[in-house]
Amino acid sequence: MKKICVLGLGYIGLPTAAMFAGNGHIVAGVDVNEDIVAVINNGDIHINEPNLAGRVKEAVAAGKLYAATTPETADAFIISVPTPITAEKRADLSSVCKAAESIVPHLKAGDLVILESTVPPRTTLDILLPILGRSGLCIGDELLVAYCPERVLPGKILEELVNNNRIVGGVDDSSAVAAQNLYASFVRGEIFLTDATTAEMTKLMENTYRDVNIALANEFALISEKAGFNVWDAIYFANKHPRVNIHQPGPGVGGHCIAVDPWFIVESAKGEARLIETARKINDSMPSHVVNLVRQQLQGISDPKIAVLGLTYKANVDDCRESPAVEITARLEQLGYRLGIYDPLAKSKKIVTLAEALRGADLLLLLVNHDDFGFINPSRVARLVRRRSLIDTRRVLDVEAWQKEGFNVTTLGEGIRREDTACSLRDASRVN
Ligand code: SAJ
Repeated sequence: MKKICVLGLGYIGLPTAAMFAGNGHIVAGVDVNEDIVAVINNGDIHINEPNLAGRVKEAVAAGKLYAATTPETADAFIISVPTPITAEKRADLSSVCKAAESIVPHLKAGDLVILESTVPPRTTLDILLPILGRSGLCIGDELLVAYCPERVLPGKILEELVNNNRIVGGVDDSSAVAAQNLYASFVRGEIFLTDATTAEMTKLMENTYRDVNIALANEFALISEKAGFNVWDAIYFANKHPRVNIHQPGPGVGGHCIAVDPWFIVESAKGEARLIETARKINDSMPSHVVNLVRQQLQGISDPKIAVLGLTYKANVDDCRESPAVEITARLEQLGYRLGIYDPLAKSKKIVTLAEALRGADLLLLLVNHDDFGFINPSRVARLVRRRSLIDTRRVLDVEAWQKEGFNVTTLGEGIRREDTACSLRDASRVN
């Protein structure tokens, strides 16, 4: 059993703390936010993540997990604080530095310090080590240090914490092995060992791969609207190739990871990271494209109202941080459109009920592919709206069912209108 101090009790730190506390360790969770500390000490949680509430409640009740605003002596320290991006598209490492500085007075020989926050390459060596060195301990001999990125998907965090493979980058071999042994308390995936800078880049490359792939899908979507084909069907068929896996287009890339991390590579190698920077710009341009689609649809209509379906950054989560839907709705409001925003999960003062959002609307704009939206009944919607017009940016709605109720349906990236084709490509694929 070890005493572990987890710094930063957010989407990654809190689940990580709960996992260690549930697997034989005592965990002191640290957060600068007093409200969060109070909530956790009460056995509650401040974020929404499946199965997390029960685990935190149990660990706090068993005395295995408690929270405080300042760190204390421990055998291992895990830093999982946010690393947002500045206006100049550079990593803001101030929280990492503050967290590292706060543990220096508590470090003793034999301790292990792990950085989990996503950071530009060389942060562990060039920024973390000099701060930890102020403890007077000899790095490697007396103080073990590793970089171990989190790789879990919001919405599946607890499951992925256990089952995903992990990459541990030690500043030397003994640091890597010590971190591996610690994570082995609950990780069932493989734990791979490497150096700290390679581990930092591995994390950034994973999210950059996804961002570039989504940018490719978005570029195909923009091309489809000019060239006259259906991008969703084309991607579906292309992915039938054994070595192709094109991601899905959409109204933009949100969240605080995929839309941010590629910039950390650009910052480190501006001249070389050309594809990565272009992909970021393509994905960042998608909200404007959606706004233009809306403007085209509403031309000539007086005082139009838009019923917006979905505000979160992606499907089936409640998180609105860096959400393209938030950006799109803000821009539509600036343009003077009246909005009724409905989201079954998001917690925002802007959200109204589905009926309120729909009543008198001239256009339905679907921005998030929440499972719940598949259950919306087109005939009930038809009775509430003023005009039967719909833009689906995620291709989740059953177009035929909506068309049957008289809706004019536009799908992002559908350069070919369904009613123009004798049978859709999807139907053709079923026949084959
Ligand atoms: N999106 C698309 N098309 C797609 C897939 C996603 O437009 O085909 C959009 C989503 O709607 C969303 C954004 O991309 O707006 C990001 O969503 P996501 O599900 O791709 O990623 P995150 O940010 O929720 O989590 C990612 C994950 N990284 C990878 O899958 C490589 C997760 O494993 C990481 O741990 C997490 O970033 C992180 O914390 O870095």
